[in-house]
Amino acid sequence: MVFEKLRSGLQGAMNQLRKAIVVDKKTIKEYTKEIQKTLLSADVNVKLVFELSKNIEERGLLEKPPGALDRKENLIRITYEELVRLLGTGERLPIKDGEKVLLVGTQGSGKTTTAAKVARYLKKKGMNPKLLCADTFRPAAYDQLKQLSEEIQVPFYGDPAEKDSLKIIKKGLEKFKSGVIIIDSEGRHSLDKELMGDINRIYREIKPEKTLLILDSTIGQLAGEQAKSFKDACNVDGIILTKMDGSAKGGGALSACASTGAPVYFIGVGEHIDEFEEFDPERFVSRLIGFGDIQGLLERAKEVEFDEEVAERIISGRFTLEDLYLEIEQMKKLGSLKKIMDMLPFGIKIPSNMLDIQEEKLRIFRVIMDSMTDEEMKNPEIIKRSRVERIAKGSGRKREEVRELLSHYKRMKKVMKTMGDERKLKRLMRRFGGIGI
Ligand SMILES: Nc1nc2c(ncn2[C@@H]2O[C@H](COP(=O)(O)OP(=O)(O)OP(=O)(O)O)[C@@H](O)[C@H]2O)c(=O)[nH]1
Ligand SMILES: [Mg+2]
Repeated sequence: MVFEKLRSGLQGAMNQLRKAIVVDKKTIKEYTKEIQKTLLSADVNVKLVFELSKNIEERGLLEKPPGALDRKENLIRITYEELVRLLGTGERLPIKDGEKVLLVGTQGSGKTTTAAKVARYLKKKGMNPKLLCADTFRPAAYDQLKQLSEEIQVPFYGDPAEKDSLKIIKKGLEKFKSGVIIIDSEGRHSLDKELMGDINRIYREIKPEKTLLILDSTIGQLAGEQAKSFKDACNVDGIILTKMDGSAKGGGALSACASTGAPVYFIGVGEHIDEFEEFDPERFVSRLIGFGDIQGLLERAKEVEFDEEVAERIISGRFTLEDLYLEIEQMKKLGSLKKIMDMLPFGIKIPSNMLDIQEEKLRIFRVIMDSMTDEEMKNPEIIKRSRVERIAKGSGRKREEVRELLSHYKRMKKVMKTMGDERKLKRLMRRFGGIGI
């Protein structure tokens, strides 16, 4: 499985954290040590790893957990954010019809395969890609790309008899005229001067709108150095990392590329033409941590702050309609109900259906409350028949609905006032038969 080692390392550290009884300095230190170990074994640069773990440690100690998160969950959220930051910005490849895309890279990095993968990707996006073979170095290159272009049914041009790649490119461009033209260039054994000179000559002559560097991710953090030297030779606009499926060093390659400032647009995750993905750091890190886990956590980080003062007033039974509204809204958010429960003495449990007000009813209550005066909101006891009439008219709702809101308020107040005495409460619950609306 892709990135299995990185995934199990990160998840292991997080599971360990979840088991911890307290979240103190020591726990956080141990946790970041585990994260460090995992990233270093994925060949992420030492300096980057230390920066990341220092950020997690500092933020974990200083930051107040947002929304409904506890400190452990917040540490996981921080880790997620720092990992995403390590891996870059997650841009989409900006490409238009009529543009030329030159693929460059060392030999065997996956240029030809990736040329076809990019063509397939663009075709699926409704564009009109064309493939051009400018590799005159390797005899089989022409057949390889031709065959791939037939497989994905994309126009192809090449000339196995011609030895000058520039001539082939010029002829191909004349022939194609429109569409996105993807040019597969030749690779050499190493990053030598000859290759760079050659690439630079092609680059200057054909002036591609996009130059994409194809890098083999199995070289790990060395990908960063390669990216820099190609950037000097031909102004690399973005990177595609290949062979992420078999690479234990993919994390290193990704982070090293991100630190050069060139976006990684795609990753190759297998030999087959459809084993290719847009690279999105957020999605990528979510997948490592566990999609469901992190998405739920991020949602809950956005929840409204739990207002303890309002909760105190509700628990003591001294609350207004305004408080009730705020509270019901908060209760609807996950985590809030649990916090109220925790605040109750002697482990008293409020029947959950008591607070289970439907969205639609809540909306009606809000409309009704909007027609009340400040005085009525603060002191609902003064609302008698004539006021009910006026509020119903003003809000465009039925009198029964106004009364329903008032009786819900009263019942809740009564229950809360008897909270201190569990026996009384139980009796009351039986009488109301569960106080839900
Ligand atoms: N597992 C895996 N193999 C890949 C991936 N991309 C390419 N390959 C394989 O890597 C080998 C080299 O791929 P090519 O596309 O021929 O590489 P190239 O850069 O065009 O090579 P030259 O033209 O010789 O420089 C082939 O066996 C591909 O099947 C990938 O994402 N995953
Ligand atoms: Mg090739």
